[in-house]
Amino acid sequence: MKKTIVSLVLGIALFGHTGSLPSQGQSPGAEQPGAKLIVEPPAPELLAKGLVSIQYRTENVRIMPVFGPDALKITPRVGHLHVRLDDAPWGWTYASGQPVIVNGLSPGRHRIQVELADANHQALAQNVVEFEVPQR
Ligand SMILES: [Cu+2]
Repeated sequence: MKKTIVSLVLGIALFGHTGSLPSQGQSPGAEQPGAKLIVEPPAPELLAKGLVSIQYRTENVRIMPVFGPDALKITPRVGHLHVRLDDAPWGWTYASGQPVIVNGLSPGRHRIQVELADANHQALAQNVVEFEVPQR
């Protein structure tokens, strides 16, 4: 049997790849257009290998590893994702902009909740993907 592990690919090494930070001190986040989160179902060809790769995109929020109340003043708005697997009491934070990747799930039904949060961790939008990892 293939050895399985859970790996949470955070993409932390990609910090800074977008260049300079957005300007600060302009209009507060509440006056910006509404945040949207679009989450795609996992790619089936990867699911067959036990690899869950979830693509997503956001509108009116840029995913960046910038946190705290002061970051709410940044325009355009910045934020990150809160990801939770199978309604676990814990979750993890995604701030790289890369796909959400989980490896080594057991066969069967699973769900991943993706929440789009502002820089101060308040939810702006949420989406849930449900999928089945096939037997291998
Ligand atoms: Cu957060």
